[in-house]
Parts: sequence; C-alpha cells; structure tokens
Amino acid sequence: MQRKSLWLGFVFAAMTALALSTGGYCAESQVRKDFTTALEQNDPVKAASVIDANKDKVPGEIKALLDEAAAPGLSKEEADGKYYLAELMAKHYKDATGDIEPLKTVKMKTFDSKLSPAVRSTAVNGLHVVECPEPAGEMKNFFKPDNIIIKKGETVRWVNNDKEGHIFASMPFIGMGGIFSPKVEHGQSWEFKFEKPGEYFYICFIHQRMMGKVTVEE
Ligand SMILES: [Cu+2]
Repeated sequence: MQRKSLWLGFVFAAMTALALSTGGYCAESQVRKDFTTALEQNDPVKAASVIDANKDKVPGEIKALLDEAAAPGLSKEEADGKYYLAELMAKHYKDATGDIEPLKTVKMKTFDSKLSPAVRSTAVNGLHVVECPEPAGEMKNFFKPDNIIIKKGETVRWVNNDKEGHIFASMPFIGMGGIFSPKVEHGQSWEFKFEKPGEYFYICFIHQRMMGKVTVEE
C-alpha cells in the first residue's frame, strides 16, 4: 500500500515533469519516450522494463537530461522537471544494475541547482562564518552564504541569528559526510573543522529545504 502511494506520488510529479519537459527544443530519445509513456500509463513494471532493456543507453540519457536542465533559458519548473525525470530514471537504473553512481550524480546536480553560485570565502584566522539570518521578506530558513569554497584544515562557524533553532547535517549518501550539529538555538553557534578535501552538502535537519554546501580544496 505504502509502496503504491509512493509510486503514485512519483507518477504525479513525473507527469508534471513531462508536461514541462516535452515541449522543449531537444529531440527526445526513444528511451525517454518509452519511459515517460510508461509513467503516463501509471505502469511501474513497464517503466522498470524500459530501463532494464536499455541499460547501456540510460546513463547517457540521464546525462543529457542533466545537461538540458542546466542549460540557460529554461524556467525553474522546466529545469526541475528534467532533474526529476533524471532522478526517476537513475532510481530505476540502480534497481536494474546495482550501480548507484548515476543517482548520486543526479542528486548532487539537483542540490547544486538550488544553491547560489559558489564563492571563495575569506577566512579570518582560519575561520569562515555562515549565518542563519533572521527572516527577510519572503526569505526565511536559509544559509548566508549558502555555497562557499574553503581550504583544507579550515573551520566553518555557523552562527544562528534566526529566532528558530537549526540542526546542521550532512546530506546522506552524496558528497562527504561528517556534519551533524546539536540543535543550535538563537544566538548560538557551532563549528566544524574540514580536514578532508571534497564537496560537503548539508541541510537543516529540521527545515530540510534549508540547503548549503562547503567545497574544501587541498
Ligand atoms: Cu532549520
């Protein structure tokens, strides 16, 4: 039952994705066409079999969707639709092959698409500050800055100036792990020292749309 309603949720979102992504400029591949037809027909078995029968083509198709999603000129909805379709394909691909890499790539690119462009942060005594600001107009529950580049061995201090408490937590499954703060209340801060280079994707454990990234360079 739960599986079914999960699937229906996928289908609903995928239909929206389809409606938004099929009017595009790109010629659709046969795999994409067959896969989306199966989704439209609410037929998970068929969707899985399309992926299964085209294992060699699916990674290329996922990459094409990601490239299209990142191309300039798309509306946010159109881009989100393509990211979503890529994720659905990658999930089926993982089930069919056991290969999780395309799904990881989709999740990382989708996460990146929601962030501001990365900025090289200037450390003061090896310390970078990321703020949780008070709500400003429509903006609430966000990190400022939300996408920074630092050097190995430096520390980020998250400062909560918001009324609400936040918990900073690494995204499971993508990028480097290790960030997990206790609940940081108004006026409090929490620090993490980045010893290993890599991409650290994190969210607020309470407000999961609150997203940030730290890229640590050698
Ligand atoms: Cu939060």
